[in-house]
Amino acid sequence: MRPTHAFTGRPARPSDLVPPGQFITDEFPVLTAGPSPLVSRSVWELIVGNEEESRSFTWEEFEGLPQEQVTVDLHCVTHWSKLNTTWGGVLVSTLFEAARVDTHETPYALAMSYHDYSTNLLAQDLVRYKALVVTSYEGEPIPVEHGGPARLLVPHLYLWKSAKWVHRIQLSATERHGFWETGGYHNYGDPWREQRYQGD
Ligand SMILES: Nc1nc2c(c(=O)[nH]1)N[C@H]1C(S)=C(S)[C@@H](COP(=O)(O)O)O[C@H]1N2
Ligand SMILES: [Mo]
Repeated sequence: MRPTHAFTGRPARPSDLVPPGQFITDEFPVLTAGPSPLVSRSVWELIVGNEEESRSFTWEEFEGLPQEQVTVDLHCVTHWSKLNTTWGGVLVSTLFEAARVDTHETPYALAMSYHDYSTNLLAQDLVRYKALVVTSYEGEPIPVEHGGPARLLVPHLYLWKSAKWVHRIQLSATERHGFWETGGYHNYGDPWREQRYQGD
């Protein structure tokens, strides 16, 4: 979601390429609360649904779903941005369809990881802004420290919303807050509006 400058026609400057308060890095920092869980593909399972309907996907079932590739910029709330990262996986909208969940009836999503981490999102946002559950990074399996075997990728929000080692996407009619949101971070987390903390 970069500004296109079609209106003024002026060339993009580096400061135009990242949201306010962000700095570009070529590194790929690792930010994890606690140790990385080791989840092998043979036991990995993704559960998507709400209280009434849910579906679980084994690794093989997940691999059998239509796969997409995207190139997106990452924006961490600790001020680093990494541009042009390429990921492959399955659109969350595809998972919602397979699980037969109605995002209007249960609009609040909580992404839960294999360890004690969760983050809240809006189900319809995950569809509209093409969030994915990704299993490859730059054409290779995602390294464990970056969330392998599978992580959520929510390109339009700060990176804490992209839960690593995602295990469950749970929809509900009422909102529940995740790990950082409970700890004072912004409920929505739009980097372009600099929504870092509650009240921003
Ligand atoms: N399961 C889990 N997912 C997580 C985190 C975490 O601690 N646990 N940290 C979040 C934060 S704050 C950021 S910035 C990104 C970091 O992703 P990276 O380590 O691949 O750079 O993961 C997000 N997803
Ligand atoms: Mo972060």
